[in-house]
Amino acid sequence: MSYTLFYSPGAASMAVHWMLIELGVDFETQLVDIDSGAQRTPAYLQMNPTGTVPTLIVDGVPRHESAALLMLLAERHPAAGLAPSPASRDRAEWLELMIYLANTLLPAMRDWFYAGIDGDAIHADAVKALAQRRIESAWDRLNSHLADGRAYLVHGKLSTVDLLAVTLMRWSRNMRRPATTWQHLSGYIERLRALPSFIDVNQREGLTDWSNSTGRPEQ
Ligand SMILES: N[C@@H](CCC(=O)N[C@@H](CS)C(=O)NCC(=O)O)C(=O)O
Repeated sequence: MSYTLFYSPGAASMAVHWMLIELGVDFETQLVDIDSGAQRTPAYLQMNPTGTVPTLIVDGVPRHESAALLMLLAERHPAAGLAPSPASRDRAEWLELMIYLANTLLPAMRDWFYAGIDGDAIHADAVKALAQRRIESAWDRLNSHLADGRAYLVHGKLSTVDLLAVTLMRWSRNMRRPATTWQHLSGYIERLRALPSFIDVNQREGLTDWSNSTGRPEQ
């Protein structure tokens, strides 16, 4: 199995990069400079017509959509246990949360960060205000999910849901209410940030601004 990940530091590609490291499989990476528009070159658009990262070349074929890529990798590497098996009673909860993150939180994040680019700049503030509500309501939902004391979002075991959720929680670090300010998310984030694979992906992507290094979780 061969993998090449086209990524930008801290972007949606980070969840896939993190998973490849967590799986311990061989893979290559290609940096996409999204600030200079490298995702809109004809060569890149041929691989990924949405002009976004991530793109993961899987055995020579370009594949897209961060949540789908995580689910695909979980299927291709079942021994890693990053998704409950189809027969498992935790499968429904895992599917529910993956789709919730992909359907609800990711689009709200896109609106928050790209309101004035994807839409009319004059309406950007209204779009961002709604996006912010949706993002905060997602933190409410995930926070309640962890209220029973579980260590991870699906039945207390690390899964693709955590990799995607924490990648998205990181994006809230400069928002009015970062995810770290929710009661149960705070300890959860600190636990996930302590994973060697998370520390590794941050180092590989050159990210230093959302780690546990100060002893207290940063916001
Ligand atoms: N639904 C896509 C969203 C991908 C996405 O919006 N990626 C952003 C970075 S987080 C991007 O490539 N932005 C550059 C652009 O839109 O020009 C996924 O989850 O893979």
